Amino acid sequence: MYTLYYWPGYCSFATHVVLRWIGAEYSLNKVDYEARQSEAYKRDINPSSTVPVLVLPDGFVLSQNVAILNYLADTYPDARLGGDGTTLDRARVNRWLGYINSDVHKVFSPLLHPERVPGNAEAQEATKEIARQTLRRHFEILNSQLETNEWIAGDQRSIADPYLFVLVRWARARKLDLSGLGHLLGHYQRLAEDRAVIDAMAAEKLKHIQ
Ligand SMILES: N[C@@H](CCC(=O)N[C@@H](CS)C(=O)NCC(=O)O)C(=O)O
Repeated sequence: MYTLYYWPGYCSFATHVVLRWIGAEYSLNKVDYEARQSEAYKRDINPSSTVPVLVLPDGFVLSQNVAILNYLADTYPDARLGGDGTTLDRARVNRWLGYINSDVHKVFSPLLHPERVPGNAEAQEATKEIARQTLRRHFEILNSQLETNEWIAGDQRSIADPYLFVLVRWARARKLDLSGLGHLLGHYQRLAEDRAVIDAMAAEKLKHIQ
C-alpha cells in the first residue's frame, strides 16, 4: 500500500493519476500549508515542505515528483508509462517530464502565490506579466510537440502527461492566453475524459476547468 501526501490540484495530482493508471493500492494524506511547514513534516516527510511525497509499501519516504513518477514507471513496467522499455524511449519521456517539471512548473509561482512576490503592486504585476509571457512561449512549444504526437512524449501516454494536465488546468484557472493552441487544449480535454483522471479529481474534490 502506498500513501500519497498531496494537496488538491497541486502537482501531486500527476502522481495521483499515475497511481490509478498502474492500478496500485494507495491511501491519500491531504496536507495543508501549516502541516507542510511543521517540524514533523520537514523531519519525517520532506525537508522542503512540498508535495508530492509517496511513502512506499516498505516505508521508504520518496519526494520529488520526477523521482516518484520514474519509480512508479519502473515498478509497473507493463503499464508502459516510462516508454517502450528502451533507454531512448525513457529518455524521450524524461525529456518532456524534465521540461514540464523544471522549466514550466516553477514559472507559475508568482501567479499561484502572488502574496510571495516582493515589491509594490506595480512591481508585482510586472513580475506576473513576465510569467504569463514566459508560460505562453512554453505552451506554444508543448502545443507544437502535440501537433504530431497524441501524447506529449510520443504515441503512447506516459508519466509526463498528467503533469502537463495539471499545468494546463492552472493556466485555465488563471485565464492565461492559450488561444490558437488547439493541440494542447485537445490533450487537456482528452485527459479530462480519462476515467482515472475523473476519479482522481473526484477524490480530491476538484472541478474540471474548461
Ligand atoms: N521539485 C519539487 C517541487 C514540488 C512543488 O513545488 N510542489 C508544490 C505543489 S505543486 C508545493 O508543494 N508547494 C508548496 C508551497 O509552495 O507552499 C517536485 O518536483 O516534487
